[in-house]
Amino acid sequence: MAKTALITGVTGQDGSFLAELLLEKGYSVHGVRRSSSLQNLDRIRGVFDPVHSERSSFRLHYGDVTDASNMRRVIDECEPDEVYHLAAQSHVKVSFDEPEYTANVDALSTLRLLDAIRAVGGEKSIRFYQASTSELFGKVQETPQTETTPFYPRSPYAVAKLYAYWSVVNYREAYGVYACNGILFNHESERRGLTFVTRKVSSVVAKINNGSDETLHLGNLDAKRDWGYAPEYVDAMWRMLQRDEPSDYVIATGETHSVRELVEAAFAAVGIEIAWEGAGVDEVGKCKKTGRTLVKVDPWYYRPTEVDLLLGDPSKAQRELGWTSKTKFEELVRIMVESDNRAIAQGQVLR
Ligand code: NAP
Ligand code: F7E
Repeated sequence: MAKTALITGVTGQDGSFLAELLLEKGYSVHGVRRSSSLQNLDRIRGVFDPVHSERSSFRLHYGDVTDASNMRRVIDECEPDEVYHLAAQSHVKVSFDEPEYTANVDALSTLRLLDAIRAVGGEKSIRFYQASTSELFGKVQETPQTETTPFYPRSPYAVAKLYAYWSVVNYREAYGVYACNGILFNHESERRGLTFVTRKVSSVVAKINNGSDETLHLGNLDAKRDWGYAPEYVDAMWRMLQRDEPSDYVIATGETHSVRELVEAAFAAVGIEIAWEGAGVDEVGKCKKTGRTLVKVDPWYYRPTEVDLLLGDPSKAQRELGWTSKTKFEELVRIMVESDNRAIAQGQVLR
């Protein structure tokens, strides 16, 4: 029998890759989409057929994870074997501007969905994946970070995700729900939103390479992240729900790089070498050959509290899930820059 999966956040970066993966595996896939004045289906164009959606193995339901009765109705209607809860206000800096909203979406939605599973009597039949995050480690208490590293969240986003993390553990222990936390470190792709640092850098580099006189304005150049390739990370989500017993897993590459290195790699992908000059807010990145200033620091992008260094140890995932990351940092950056380059050369507006 083909399995049925429900994905919240299906229109996002991870949701779109996960939908493709599950459809390839023969799943019937249901996704939750938010109502909006402009359609936001770009990332799922490849799998969503609006004309024949009734007969397709990929279907969309209007929904919002802040609406408990709506979530319960969707679960009732599609009778999933697996629920992948990916919907979130996922931008860390935005969470400082919208802390209460972020808590409502990112913390309480997990409780709403777990409770909806109980309400339909699905404790023993529905498996649940929670999109937990390396942001939980925040002001890191040890390096590299593992499943047993203590959490120290540093943003309203991370605090909200901490509530969701423990809700998963609690429903697993209290009611026997098969529920897993995937503690995923940063993962990026050509589908990443334009306001996250990797895609911001790849898109501006591609524009400059195509003749734009734009300058890349960034915040903290010294922050370090463990950046992997998103399609590989959704495979880890699926693997977590296929085990005999539920557990929580760190998913990471085991390598860390600074934002500064990201900038250097992205410009290198179009043959430009960067020379750094100055310090702090006065630091600039210049083209070594022409002397043109390509990168400037703008304190607007600083965060009230920063996560300085993330580096994950994915040994448990390797051992128990047979999962390892494959795409290396330079390759990831090259994929993203080349994709944006191609899109611009074809006259597309980057989205
Ligand atoms: P993303 O691209 O920002 O996608 C977020 C998705 O959530 C979008 O489909 C968005 O819908 C949807 N959404 C937001 N608020 C909603 C609401 N109130 N009701 C229903 N849907 C809502 O995020 P992502 O990078 O794919 O990440 C997926 C999940 O993993 C998120 O929970 C994120 O916090 C977590 N995570 C991400 C990373 C990473 O590096 N990417 C690492 C660790 C954890 P619209 O399209 O309508 O906006
Ligand atoms: O920032 C620094 C910034 O916004 C990365 C989300 O998917 O991953 C993501 O959160 C770093 C930070 O991602 C700019 O200060 C410098 O140190 O790309 P980001 P994030 O905050 O790590 C985690 C795992 C998630 O769970 C989240 O959902 O880059 N940085 N200059 C900048 N960041 C941005 N966005 N823009 C800048 O101009």
